[in-house]
Amino acid sequence: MAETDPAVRRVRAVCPHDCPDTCAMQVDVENGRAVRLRGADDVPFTRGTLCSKVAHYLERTYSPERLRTPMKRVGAKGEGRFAPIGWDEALDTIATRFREIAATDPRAILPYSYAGTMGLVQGSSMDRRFFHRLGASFLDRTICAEAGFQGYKATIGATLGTDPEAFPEARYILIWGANPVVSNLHLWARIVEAKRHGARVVCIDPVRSLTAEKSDWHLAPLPGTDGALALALMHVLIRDGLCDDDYIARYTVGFDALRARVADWTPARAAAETGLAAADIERLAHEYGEPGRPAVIRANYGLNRCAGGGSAMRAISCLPALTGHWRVPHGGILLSTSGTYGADGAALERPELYPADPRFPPRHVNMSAIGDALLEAREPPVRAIMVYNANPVAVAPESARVRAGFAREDLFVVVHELFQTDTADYADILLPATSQLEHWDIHKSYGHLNVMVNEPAIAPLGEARPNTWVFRELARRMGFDEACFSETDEEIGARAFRRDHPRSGNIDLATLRSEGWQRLALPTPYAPFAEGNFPTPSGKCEFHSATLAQQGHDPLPHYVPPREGPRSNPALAARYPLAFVSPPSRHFLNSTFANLPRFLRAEGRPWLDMHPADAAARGLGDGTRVRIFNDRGAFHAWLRVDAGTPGVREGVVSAPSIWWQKLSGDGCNANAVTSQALTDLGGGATFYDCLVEVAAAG
Ligand SMILES: Nc1nc2c(c(=O)[nH]1)N[C@H]1C(S)=C(S)[C@@H](COP(=O)(O)OP(=O)(O)OC[C@H]3O[C@@H](n4cnc5c(=O)[nH]c(N)nc54)[C@H](O)[C@@H]3O)O[C@H]1N2
Ligand SMILES: Nc1nc2c(c(=O)[nH]1)N[C@H]1C(S)=C(S)[C@@H](COP(=O)(O)OP(=O)(O)OC[C@H]3O[C@@H](n4cnc5c(=O)[nH]c(N)nc54)[C@H](O)[C@@H]3O)O[C@H]1N2
Ligand code: SF4
Ligand SMILES: [Mo]
Repeated sequence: MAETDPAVRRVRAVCPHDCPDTCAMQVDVENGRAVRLRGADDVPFTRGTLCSKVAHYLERTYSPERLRTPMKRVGAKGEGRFAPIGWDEALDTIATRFREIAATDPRAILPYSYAGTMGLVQGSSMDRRFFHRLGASFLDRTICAEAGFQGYKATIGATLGTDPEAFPEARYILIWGANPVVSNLHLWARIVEAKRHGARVVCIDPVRSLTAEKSDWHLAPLPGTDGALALALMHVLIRDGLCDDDYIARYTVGFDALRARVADWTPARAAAETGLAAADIERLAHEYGEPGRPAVIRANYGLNRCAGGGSAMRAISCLPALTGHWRVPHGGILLSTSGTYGADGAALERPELYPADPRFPPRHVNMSAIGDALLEAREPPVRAIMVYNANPVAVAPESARVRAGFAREDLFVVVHELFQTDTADYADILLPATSQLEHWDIHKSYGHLNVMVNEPAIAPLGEARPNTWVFRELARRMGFDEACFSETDEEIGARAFRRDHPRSGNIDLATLRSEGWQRLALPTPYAPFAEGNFPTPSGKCEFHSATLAQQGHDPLPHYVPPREGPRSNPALAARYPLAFVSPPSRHFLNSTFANLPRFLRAEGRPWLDMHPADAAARGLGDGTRVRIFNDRGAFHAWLRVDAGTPGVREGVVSAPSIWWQKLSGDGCNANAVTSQALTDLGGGATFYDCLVEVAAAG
């Protein structure tokens, strides 16, 4: 037994991945080797279980494929051939090139990172300080959630929402653009609990996801049409007197304007946009607005990856104020809990280090269009890119452009990684990174309300080093001598939360270490907007947003159709009639785990789910190898056509993602066809706003 064997040490850890659950893990270490890893059983949100990916995290940690030493490129760019060098040579080479480029214009250097680890220290501290001090281009990190965030914030004020711990009490749960069975397992466990107590669970998804399959009612709209559905729901709620007039009067602004706006959004009009039946829209509105049964919405990012993703989230987030569902903890809407925390971004990232050089006003580069940025940015062109916590060649839209950008001979590419990813193949200098078991970190969550500490369980493998170490060493070589560049990881972590913040003032490292976790200073469960107090400029839920008006947007909820919808873009649909989505596979986490044998075996092959009617129209059968294509590119997959329970609605095809391109069979993945066009709010990526045609592979 681990607990009693003195040779075994038990270490508290946290799952670092981009997943709302942020699970607490416990690692048993024997003679310096991690021998067992599982969910910490004393932390309530995780309740002792990890998902089937991270339950095997030791296979990732000890994979023979781990990068173990710094390397330099010896082959052609992109070929992926490297020779080992020492850390000194690697860091000196980088510092020399960065100094050279910065002498002309530091904005020609671009960091590229996302959520390889969500830790506050390894995810966004020393790296940001380094690039701020350098005066590098700013990366706008929009690839996942920014559209939804902006839409939600316009209505609610911040990313605060229903406490996930309250879901078991809910009796009506609307899962909208989310697939919690796959991407938010521990919330799903609470939804199952609610179901056991009689809750009705409804899922809105063009795909028959694992969640849709387990729900009581599945509505499958066309991708990118959720905004139209939300406006029609409001139309019916108002028309049929299903609103909470007292809540509206006390805690909202702009109701009269909203009522006028949705007056012509009849269910029939929304049916024409969404491809749903008008009667189903009526019924959904009546179920959602049923008096005396507060509903909760789990809205998530599946619905924000289309041209109108921001507006859609904005409209949806109006619903619980209209009905007053916010009055109880188990009512309202949950997009993300991230705004509940008082994380101290300024202390972590030190934006004031950015040099005030009038020659170089700040330049922003949007990560969702990295291909275009690498190929087209002027004043200045990007001359160096440093990638860490991310795999853009696999995950960024329009692969052909992304690859062409990374393949530029005159672009200096540094990649810090655990594995030789599609992106790593393009590195000039490739650096080995530590896994979560090898470094220190502190974590908030976007799917619960706790804070946790990750203690290193084992020494770094080979010469792997944490992100903070790399940027500390680079700062030293660049001559950056501000005190913040010599802070230890724990010193950084101790500053992660604002002590003066009403909800995170209680967070304290000593308690975290002894207890393993701390909940924010909130009751359990809590009802954030039972009595208004919205963090908007007006303090109310803003049906009418003066902020949006100031920014030049429509101040009222409205519908922005998909750029590439089969109904909204008939000219393009004539050539490419199928709406293509590529949501997460349950066996991969973005492109993470998609190189490890266990998960490749479990996923089997790149799949494309198609409705039997669409397959028949093309003479395609289940199991056929097909080519999915549009003007941007093409990739191959194996067709899945289920005649009994179709995996997708008619007119939609879905490719579970994200495959490594070099492991997918044809060197391409779903992003061969996706677009770099951006969302209406937030400059987000539009992965699921994409028309294609499908044919048998030649
Ligand atoms: N196993 C696993 N878990 C993950 C991830 C992973 O890759 N694998 N990724 C993590 C990350 S980074 C994120 S952002 C989250 C993503 O997880 P979610 O926020 O749940 O988002 P998606 O899985 O992209 O989409 C959810 C569902 O929305 C559907 N959908 C697609 N387009 C539309 C639309 O226009 N309208 C509506 N209503 N639905 C639509 C998709 O078919 C999908 O079933 O999951 C995290 N968790
Ligand atoms: N077609 C399509 N494309 C998509 C999506 C989709 O649904 N469909 N989803 C989009 C979404 S929601 C997101 S969030 C993005 C995700 O895009 P990314 O954030 O790029 O996610 P990953 O592919 O998981 O790549 C993270 C990489 O970071 C590395 N890493 C992990 N820990 C560390 C560390 O401590 N240090 C360093 N240096 N590296 C580390 C991992 O090994 C991994 O290769 O993809 C987007 N792309
Ligand atoms: S990926 Fe999500 S569900 Fe899996 S262990 Fe990590 S936080 Fe938990
Ligand atoms: Mo994401």
